[in-house]
Amino acid sequence: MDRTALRLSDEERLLYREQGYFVRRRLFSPDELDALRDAAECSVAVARAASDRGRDEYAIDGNVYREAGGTTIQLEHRNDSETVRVLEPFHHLDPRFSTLLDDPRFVEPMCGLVGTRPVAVFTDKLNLKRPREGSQFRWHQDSPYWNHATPHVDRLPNAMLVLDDADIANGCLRMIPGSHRKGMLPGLEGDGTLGPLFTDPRYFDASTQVPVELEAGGMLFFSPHMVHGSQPNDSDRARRALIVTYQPAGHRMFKVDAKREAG
Ligand SMILES: O=C(O)CCC(=O)C(=O)O
Repeated sequence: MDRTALRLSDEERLLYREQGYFVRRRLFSPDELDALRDAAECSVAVARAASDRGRDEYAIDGNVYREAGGTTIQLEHRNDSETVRVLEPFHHLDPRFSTLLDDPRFVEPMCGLVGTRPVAVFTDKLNLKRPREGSQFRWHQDSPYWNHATPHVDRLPNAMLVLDDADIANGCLRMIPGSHRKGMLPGLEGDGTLGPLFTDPRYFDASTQVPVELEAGGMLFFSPHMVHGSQPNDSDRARRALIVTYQPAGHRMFKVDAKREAG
């Protein structure tokens, strides 16, 4: 793989600065995607087995979470659902994912966005929007969620790889272009414990939203201050995707007391 060709281009740097995100299409082959989708299902099975052995379960605003096997398992937002919605972190659950964190298709653009070489992993999430069941992600920024855990919240770019074709029907990610330029925005008040993590709609214009439709194997790179969200999966197709967040080297991961350099 030609690492130099994967470096951040001037045009991408400008897009990231001005609109807060950019995409790269068709980066992963069908065979690679088959292997990663298999790794995703294996990771769910490993996390489930760990939580069957000993369950530390809690609910926040009615949403159920379990801590097991070094991951937070978030269940779907439906009464008594056992469907896994999100795993964070997940890379340790399958060796194919551990390897992926060092893949130049992630690391090269990230070195450009973070501004250091090497970079380190901050966190990683596997978001599994199952057919007809995957629920919405309300408008939010990631930065308020991470701010308490890091001295460099501005330098936590996200790299999202879509494992299935992502479109409007199955709940692709939606962006509010330029919203990142205002930095961290106020959250909702009086909307439960998680309310402050959802962006107050008075501080952005939802009518400017852009659904980012991407074929499987495409990647989306976006700022930690980007206001983003997604609709439920109303289709018969899965919309699985993973997001890896990087940071300057030398810092520990979010939620995990260890450092993980990448590259
Ligand atoms: O997967 C999605 O649709 C939304 C993911 C997201 O916003 C997040 O993980 O912060």
